[in-house]
Amino acid sequence: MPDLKIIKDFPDNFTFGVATSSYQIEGNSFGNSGLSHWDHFSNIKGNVYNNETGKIACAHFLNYKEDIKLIAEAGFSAYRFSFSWPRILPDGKGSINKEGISFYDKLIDELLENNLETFSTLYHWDLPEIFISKGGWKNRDTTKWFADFTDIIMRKFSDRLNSIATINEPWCVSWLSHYLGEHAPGERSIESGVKTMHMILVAHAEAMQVIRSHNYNNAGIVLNKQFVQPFDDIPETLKFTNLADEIHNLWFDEAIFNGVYPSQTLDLFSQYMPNNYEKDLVKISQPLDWVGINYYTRSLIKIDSTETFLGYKSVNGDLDVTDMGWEVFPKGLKFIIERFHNKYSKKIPIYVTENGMASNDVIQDGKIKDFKRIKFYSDHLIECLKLLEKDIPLKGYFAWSLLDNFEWAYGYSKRFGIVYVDFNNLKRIPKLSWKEFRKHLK
Ligand code: IFM
Repeated sequence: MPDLKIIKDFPDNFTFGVATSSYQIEGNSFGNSGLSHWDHFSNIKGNVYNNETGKIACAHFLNYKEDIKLIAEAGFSAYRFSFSWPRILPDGKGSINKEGISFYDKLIDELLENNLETFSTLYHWDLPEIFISKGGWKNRDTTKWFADFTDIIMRKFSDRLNSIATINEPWCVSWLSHYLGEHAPGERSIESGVKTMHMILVAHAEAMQVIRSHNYNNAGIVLNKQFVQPFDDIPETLKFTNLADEIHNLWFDEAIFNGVYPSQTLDLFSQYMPNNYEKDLVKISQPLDWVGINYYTRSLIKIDSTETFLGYKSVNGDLDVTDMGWEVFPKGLKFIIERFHNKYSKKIPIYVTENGMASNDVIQDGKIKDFKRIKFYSDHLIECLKLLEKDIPLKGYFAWSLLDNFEWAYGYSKRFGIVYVDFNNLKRIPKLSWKEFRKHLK
């Protein structure tokens, strides 16, 4: 039977937490929130599985106390959540929604009362809908409005935030959403993809400057990394594997930690890059206090001439897959963190800010026996321990996710939670994985 006994081998000061994000759990129809581009996207038939939306989600807006209790009872010491921009600023800028401020006030106070550290994220994908007509993240002005939003968060909440991340997963915000078109705003354009690959880093930089102007010193960014491997040993495949590694991983690492973009991708992107992008790289590479790494799977890179722009596609190998169809490859977590540490900064603290799996969980005799998830966590925690043994400053691990929730284009069909949510009545039922965390964290 898989278990999480491994938790006892971690040092006492290692942070174990769980993560969620605003649009995925809060329920955007509550509390006078404005709309986000995810409301817009999910209202267009066919964009999201079963045409589901985040209007109700897990109604965490109403049930946050119960949810926080579940985090504390399991013995976690930290909670990673995000602020919804349109909940606070329904028009993206200008007048503040008092109910939005009051919700996060209560949420943060409740976390602190339960001795939970507050790991916040400023942008986990709910861009105010109003900005769509202005070009969204393609428009440099959006980065300024994001800075203004950041300033509000800093003024209202920063004294109670243990940690602040600017952007969650810039690759998803840009490439996945503007080139691959899988997420809001659902664009499928090279020009938009490339532009936003840069603009989202400008947004990060603008927010960092505001954060620093408040003398706040525990801020970072959360990068989603994919372990890429060649599908075969054709020399061209190796070239494409490097390109995929750059687009997925090194584009962000190089810009943030070295102030440059990696060459193979820059050559490919150059005609679409915003004018004078070089000037932005100075502020994009300002120092951070920590970096968060989200890790789920690996990709095999295979030549594909039908992919006329990139020349390759990502395919699976022969490993077990999760309900998302993602291969399970724990060793990739160690590889990417170790490489990041050796390549960029030997000192910067690293957190695994997301790691987890979707499975087709069902209730049997009142129980949800998610053994595969327990094994998934355990196997990835083994890799984390190996990093600690090498003195790599890995400071914490956040399981994705506390609750089954709105899994973006997959709607509610993919369950990542350690707590099951019955979407008919929003009842929360802890899965065996939650119980296993409780057994070993307590
Ligand atoms: O649900 C998402 C989360 O919002 C961002 N990281 C990946 C998770 C699983 O797809």
